[in-house]
Amino acid sequence: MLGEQSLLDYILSTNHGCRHITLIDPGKQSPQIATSRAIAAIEAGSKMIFIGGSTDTPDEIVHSTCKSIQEELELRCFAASQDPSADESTWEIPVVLFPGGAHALSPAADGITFMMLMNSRIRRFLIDEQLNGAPYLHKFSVEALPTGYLVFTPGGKVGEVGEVDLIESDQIELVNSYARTAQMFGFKILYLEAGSGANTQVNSECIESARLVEELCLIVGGGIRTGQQAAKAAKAGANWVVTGTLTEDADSIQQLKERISEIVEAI
Ligand code: 1GP
Repeated sequence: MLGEQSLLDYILSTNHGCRHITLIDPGKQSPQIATSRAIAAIEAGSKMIFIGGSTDTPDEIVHSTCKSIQEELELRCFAASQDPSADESTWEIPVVLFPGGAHALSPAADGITFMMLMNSRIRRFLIDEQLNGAPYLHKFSVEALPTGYLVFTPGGKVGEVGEVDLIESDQIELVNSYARTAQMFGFKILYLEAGSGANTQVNSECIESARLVEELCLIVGGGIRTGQQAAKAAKAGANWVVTGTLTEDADSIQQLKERISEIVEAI
């Protein structure tokens, strides 16, 4: 949930330096566990929650997860509003769908990364999924965030499913052309993805090359597990760093908080 500010303004705002997004895959835990993880992530300094991941998660699960997190955020916000020593804005954190296609949507989300998988070889991820999803999003007033999505080596599952021409770490000029194209299409956000659980993150030169297109907000994710890796992405020009796996494989809420705090402090 967000306060008065529009979601896009919140995301594009550059007053805060680089911020952190926690990605939660609703197919990998119950809505209750997803909610406790989201709350712990926010306590550790995450400034946005992405809901997405697995391609086969039923809509009901995605919806219950978004709803459960939103309800808890509302409660926390209300409690903070009653406590003079607390700050309500701590809990004004957007819950955003990060979908693999025109499924797994929920009207309980604040918005959605409405993406073109720019380096896919197939029509389905360039325009067809979007054609199916747009009427639904319009009907339920879920804010669409115009996003170009680029997948780099190794690419992982999204690289395979998306039938992507993976971008290699030395294709610096190509990244710049994609970024310029994204900006000319009117996209506000460019997401640079190495694939969930990747053993290498998107390299700094590629991020820097996209950063030359100053108008774009850069989200960088895939394979980031340490403060040092996150700092590298931030230094190269990322506005947001996303992590998913490090939340999923944390042994406890305490460990999850420590891992996210390390990243938030580093960026
Ligand atoms: C995947 O970029 C995200 O879309 C997060 O990747 O799971 O490797 O953190 P990780």
